[in-house]
Amino acid sequence: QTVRYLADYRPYPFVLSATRMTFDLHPTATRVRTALSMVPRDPGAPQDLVLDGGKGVELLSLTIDGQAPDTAHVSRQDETLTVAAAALPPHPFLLETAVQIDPSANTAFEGLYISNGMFCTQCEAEGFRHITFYPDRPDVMATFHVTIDSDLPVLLSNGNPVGQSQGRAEWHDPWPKPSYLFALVAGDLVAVSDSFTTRSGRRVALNVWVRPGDGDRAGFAMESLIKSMKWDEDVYGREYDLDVFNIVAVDDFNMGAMENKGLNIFNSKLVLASPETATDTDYERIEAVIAHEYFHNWTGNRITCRDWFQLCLKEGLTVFRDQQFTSDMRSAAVKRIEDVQALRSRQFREDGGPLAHPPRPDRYEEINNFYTATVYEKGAEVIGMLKRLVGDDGYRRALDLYFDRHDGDAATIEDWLKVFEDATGRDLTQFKRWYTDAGTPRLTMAEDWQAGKAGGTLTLTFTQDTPPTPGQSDKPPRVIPIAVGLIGPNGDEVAATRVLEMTEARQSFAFDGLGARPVVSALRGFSAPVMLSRPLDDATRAFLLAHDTDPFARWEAGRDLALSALTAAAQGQSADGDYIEAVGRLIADESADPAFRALCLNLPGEEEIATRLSADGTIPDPDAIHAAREALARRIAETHLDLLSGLYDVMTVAGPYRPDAADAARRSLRNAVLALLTRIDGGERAEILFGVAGNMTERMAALTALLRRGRGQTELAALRDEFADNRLVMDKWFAIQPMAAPPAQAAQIARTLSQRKDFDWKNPNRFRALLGGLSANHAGFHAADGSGYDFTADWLLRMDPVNPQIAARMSTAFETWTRYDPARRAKALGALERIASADGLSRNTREMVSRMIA
Ligand code: BAL
Ligand code: ZN
Repeated sequence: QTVRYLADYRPYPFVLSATRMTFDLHPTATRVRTALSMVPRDPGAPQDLVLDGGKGVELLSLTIDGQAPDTAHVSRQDETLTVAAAALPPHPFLLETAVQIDPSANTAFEGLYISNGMFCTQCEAEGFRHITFYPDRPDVMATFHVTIDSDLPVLLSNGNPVGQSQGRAEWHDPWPKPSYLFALVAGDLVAVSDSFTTRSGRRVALNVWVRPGDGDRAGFAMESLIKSMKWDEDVYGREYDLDVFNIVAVDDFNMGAMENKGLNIFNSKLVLASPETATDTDYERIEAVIAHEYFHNWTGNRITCRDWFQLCLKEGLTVFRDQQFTSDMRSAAVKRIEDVQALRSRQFREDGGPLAHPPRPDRYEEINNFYTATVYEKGAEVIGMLKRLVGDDGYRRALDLYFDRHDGDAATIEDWLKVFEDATGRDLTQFKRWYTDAGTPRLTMAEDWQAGKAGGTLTLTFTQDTPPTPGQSDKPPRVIPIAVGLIGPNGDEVAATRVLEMTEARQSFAFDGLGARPVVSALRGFSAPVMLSRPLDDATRAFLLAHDTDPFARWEAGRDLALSALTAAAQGQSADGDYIEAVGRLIADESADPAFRALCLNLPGEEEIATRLSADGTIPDPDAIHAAREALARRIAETHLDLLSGLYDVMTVAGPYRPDAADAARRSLRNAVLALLTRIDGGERAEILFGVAGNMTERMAALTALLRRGRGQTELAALRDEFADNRLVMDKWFAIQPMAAPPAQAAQIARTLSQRKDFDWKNPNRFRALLGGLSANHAGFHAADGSGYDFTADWLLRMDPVNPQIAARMSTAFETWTRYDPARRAKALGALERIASADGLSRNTREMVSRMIA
């Protein structure tokens, strides 16, 4: 069976109460002994026992209660091992296996593998089956007792350490967990250590384990962990539940990080940071991902998912929680705008193309293809809407009930919605469509103003519709919370934010008793993940940009102004006067947060402009979009040269580098200004900044600005000379070149870089850096000659047999191919068909490419 369906879910016919494992580690021949305490669910109806197990797992022995069954009762299939019911007793039994695996041959980085001489694991979603034969599904939960035999100095697994001797470590995890949360690490590592005392007074030992030499870059991760532990107690009442919490940084890692119980494993780029090597964005992301993985201890581990269709149950909620955490640690307004930007650029793009799927899909071929922006980020938006609808108190009551009712469970979206219904009395039947239906609703808003003696009435009429997505043509209306405020002609707010609950396809809401016709501030805080369109002239947008009290809506007004100028210019018209003027006022507004001003000053990206054009029914022309954006940036710089120059000087950050929000905000504004000024100063400021900056944030900003102008070769060489041995900085070096290259050269630059000896392409970060760098250059990836498509297809084909997960993920560079002109479409389709027709293509990439071609 290739496609798996939600509707086919059946409980596992055995209850697994305890798992004991012994690892005899060896790079090419690791032996794993596993003992499973099994209880038949229904002893009266004997069932075959089916264990998952990948091709690389070699069975050495199998016994049931110490006896080897008749060989006729044990059969090996491609990815499973079956013990026939006839060989199983009708009472609890112990199933023991011994297997051999070869971690050194594991280039897919799923299961047990070796990274830089260090053994480590990645088991979500289905990696555990590459370690041993097991019911590798999230609803089978057991306590784990793990013994590791190895001469390596540091031997880690989940839970609490219960024995350490020369060449051996034993770990016991008392919290029943599914196999995907299993982890093992063994290597020559050093720790940055600290401790945390929980609110009930339990002392927890904390360690961040890194390779020798990296210890001086792990301090920020530790600070972030401590803040996360405290925040989850304060805000959600969640306390940590083991004696130790370990984090390990690994160089070769398919994901960002992984929440294994008590032993989080992280991509080293999300742990290691120093001012010289990491940017402000890196610091913010490290803080957020450390929090995210820590928060999974309750939302994911203590309460896990019944099956992988429910992935957004833990991911949407945990993203929502990490977004709340970052809002509390930094600026809530800036965080909300950044999240919406990310949602639009990744999730709206996914939702509008051939890969669209609901937050809770009902079918998949390869679950690794569903770790998507829809499951994660839209999953978080859906929770934000729930909170908006039931209010803060209702949300808190529902979450308390969720933890209370489902602790220890493998739960579903139905369970999740039920706690909200029970805690608040609301019927969420219609709301559930957000989980089951794909696509981004399009919302239109029309206004009707009636003046009257007792005050005027403003009526807002909304319509909603959601375009068809693959497999879903019919989209009934959803519940949409629309936060609205009203601003009087003098700029004062005349009606504070009110959340309108739209449930019909078309619905009106009236505001009475108004003195004069107000300006509507709609979808405040981006109260629902929809595309809102409303007839609004640029003067009104500029008014909102000046007066809106809701920071998101204020930013959005500026964004709409910029997009209106850019989409017009990309179609050969010119209309940027209002925007350039408004930008001038913003630059001069010293009362506004520098980070907010930076967000307003960064023009919408080319991808975003293409998405907007496409949503409006226009075929985007990547070269015209690029030219329009460049021209607008240049006109802003020319018009406001003096203001920008002054701001560039004023925003200089004095003193030693600090990664906090306040300093980062100033740097972000200064760097946004630099990007504009470099367009007319010939790169003078950027060259100086690159030379004097002691931190990577400013050096990368300067280098990007120079490369975009076709300069920066000296600086690139300097960076390479200084950081040739630093993988993370070299990843930036590989990424920035195709990303910031003039579009016509981007694919060739990527190809030349791919021929370098230090293009260590089997390292996922390095591969993502180069291919992701190119696809982030919109006009470069979509170059009319097809060079971007060809380069990407060549490398996806090369990566697929080595690491299918990475190849499949990076194939999403093509996910928007259908929206371009016929010549580009033909070239993109040619590249996709070339991938599709490759012999032995992985299930991962085959599924992605066939969905894109369908
Ligand atoms: N569970 C996979 C990594 C993450 O979302 O935390
Ligand atoms: Zn997660």
